[in-house]
Amino acid sequence: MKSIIVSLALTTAVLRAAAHHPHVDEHSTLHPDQQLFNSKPPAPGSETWLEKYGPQADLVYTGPLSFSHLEYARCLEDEAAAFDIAVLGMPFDTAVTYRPGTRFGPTGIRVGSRRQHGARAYTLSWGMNPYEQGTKIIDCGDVPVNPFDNALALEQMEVAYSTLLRRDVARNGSEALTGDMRAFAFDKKEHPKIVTLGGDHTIVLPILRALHKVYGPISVIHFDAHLDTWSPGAISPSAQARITHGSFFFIANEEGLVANNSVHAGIRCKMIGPADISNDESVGFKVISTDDLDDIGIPEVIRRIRKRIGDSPVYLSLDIDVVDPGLAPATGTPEAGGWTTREVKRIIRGLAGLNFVGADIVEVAPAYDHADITSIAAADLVHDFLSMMMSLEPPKSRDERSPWVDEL
Ligand SMILES: [Mn+2]
Repeated sequence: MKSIIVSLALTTAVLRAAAHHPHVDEHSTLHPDQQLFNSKPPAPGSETWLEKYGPQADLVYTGPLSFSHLEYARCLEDEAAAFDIAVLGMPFDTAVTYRPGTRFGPTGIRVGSRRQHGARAYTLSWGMNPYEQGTKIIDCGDVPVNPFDNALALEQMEVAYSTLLRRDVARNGSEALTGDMRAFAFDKKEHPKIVTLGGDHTIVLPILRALHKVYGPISVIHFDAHLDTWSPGAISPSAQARITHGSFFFIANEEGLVANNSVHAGIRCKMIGPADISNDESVGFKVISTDDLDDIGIPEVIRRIRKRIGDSPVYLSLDIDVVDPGLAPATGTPEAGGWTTREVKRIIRGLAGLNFVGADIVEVAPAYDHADITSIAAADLVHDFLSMMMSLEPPKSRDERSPWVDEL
C-alpha cells in the first residue's frame, strides 16, 4: 500500500512538472502519450479533479503558446535561461513592398507547431528525434521591436541576437553542435544557435550584423522566390528607405557581411531583366531556379549547394514564398508555380552536416492563411532545421536503412 501511495505521489509530481514545463519530461515514467493527452486512468473514490485525474495538464492544443511546447523563457532579460539552440521571434513587418502582416508570423508559426511535441518528434525521414540528442532547445520568446521606427527596430533586433549569441551554451550539446564550429568564431568558443521566426525578410540584416561580430563574413543558403539583392540605387528617398525586405542582401554585401559563395534556391520572380542577375552575382550569389529542380533533380540541387558552400560557416534563410502559394498562401509576395513543401524538405535533408551558424524562416503572414496551412508548413520546416542541425550528415533514404522486402 505504501509503495502505491509513493508511486501515486511521484506520478502526481511528474505530471505537475509536466504541466508547468510542457516540454517532454525526460525523467517521466509515463508513456509519452500520457504526457501529451493526460490519459492517466482516474483514481477511484476521489471527487476533486486533482485527486481523480491529477494536475490540470496542458494538452497539445491548449495552454500557453511556445514553439513545439518547448520550455519558454524571456531570454533577453533572463540571463539564467540555458540553451544550445534558441527559437526566437522577430515580429517586424514594416519594410515590405506589398502585403504587410508578418508581425504575426512568430505567433502563427507557434500555433502551427502545436501538434509537435518533443515526446513525439521522431520522423521516418530523419530516423531520429531532434529533441533527444542531448541538446537543450528552448523558446526564447519574441524581440519586442518598435513598430514605429525602423532604424530603432533594426538596432533592437541586432542587440537581441547578439545578446543570445554571446551566451554560454548549455554545455550539453551533441557532437554535431560542438564539432568544428569553434574554429570559425573569433573567440574560438562555441556559440548557441538561434532559429529565428520572422518577421519580414529584412530581419536577416541585423542577424547578419550580429553574426559578423562573432564569425566574420559568412555564406548564405537562401530559399526564396525572389533574389532579395535588389539594388536600392537612386530611387530611395532616404538612407533608411534603402533597407527593405527586397534589398537587405545588397546592403549586407555593402557592409561586407556575406561571403561571395552564397546561393539562392527556388528563384522564379519576375525581374527587370538580365541585369538583375549580374547585380545578384556581384552581391555574391548564384541562382538555382525553381525550374532547375525539374531539369536536374533534387540530388543535383543538393550537390550544387553543398559544393558551392563547402566548409564555410553558413547561414540558412528560408522565405516561405519559396513554397508554392497553393501550399503556403499566407505570405507577403506570393509567386505562382513554386516548389512543394515536400521538395523543400528533401533539399533541407540533403544539407545536414554543413557548418550552420543559424537559421530562420520568414515572411509568414497568418492573416492570409487558410486553416493554418502556411503556419503548419513553416513549423514543420523548423522541425527539419533542428534535425538538420543535430545531424552530422544527411540521413540515408528510408529504403537504404530498412530495405523493402517482397513477401514470397
Ligand atoms: Mn525574401
